[in-house]
Amino acid sequence: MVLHGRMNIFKLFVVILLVCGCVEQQQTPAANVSEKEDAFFAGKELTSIKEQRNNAIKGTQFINKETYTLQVTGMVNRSLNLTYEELLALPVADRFVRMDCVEGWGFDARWTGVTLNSIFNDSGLKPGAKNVIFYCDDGYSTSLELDYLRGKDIMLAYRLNNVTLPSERGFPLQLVAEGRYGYKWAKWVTHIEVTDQPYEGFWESRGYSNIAIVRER
Ligand SMILES: Nc1nc2c(c(=O)[nH]1)N[C@H]1C(S)=C(S)[C@@H](COP(=O)(O)O)O[C@H]1N2
Ligand SMILES: [Mo]
Repeated sequence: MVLHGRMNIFKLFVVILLVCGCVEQQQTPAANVSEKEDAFFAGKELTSIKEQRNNAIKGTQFINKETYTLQVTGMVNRSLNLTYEELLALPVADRFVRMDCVEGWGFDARWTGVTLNSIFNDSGLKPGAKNVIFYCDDGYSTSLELDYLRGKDIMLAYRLNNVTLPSERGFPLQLVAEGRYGYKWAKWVTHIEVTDQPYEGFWESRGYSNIAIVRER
């Protein structure tokens, strides 16, 4: 009887452990415990990920990398549907870039990813294309001028401080919009559309500058 009672408590513990384990796994699909973040890059000190703030209209999105694709559509010669593996196989960009939110906070980080120029090399661009719209898994969107994206060789990052981009930070991809405010740094990007039309994203349609150039500090 006593043993039976203990067995029930033991079973309960096993069930609790399993449930906790499952929940934890669901919340961190992108995390890799063996990855260690860099403290320095290109001779500069990096802000550690836990000290970096983050911001999102609907909280963290959890994207499954097995089923994820990045759609590339609009004024391109060939629409693309790139898997996570295909994105990682493209030429790698690796840079120190500071991110500044319009609210006054920011951080320094190492960003590793794929440039839009690499993607447009594959898709081609139709003459007259002017803007690129970035659509995100949480319904967020923003846009940037094609000349800026191509001229500054802007990237979509899949690594931050040399670890896989964490889910709360936009896994699998965050736009590294150098020199532009944080609200241009689209996270959980699922679709990019090339257009000749102007476009106002989530914050831009609520009064924030569509250019969003970071003021000198
Ligand atoms: N999909 C998506 N991307 C987003 C946002 C968002 O709400 N949803 N917020 C933007 C804003 S306002 C900022 S300041 C940065 C914050 O990025 P971080 O989490 O890398 O610090 O994400 C930007 N990208
Ligand atoms: Mo922001």
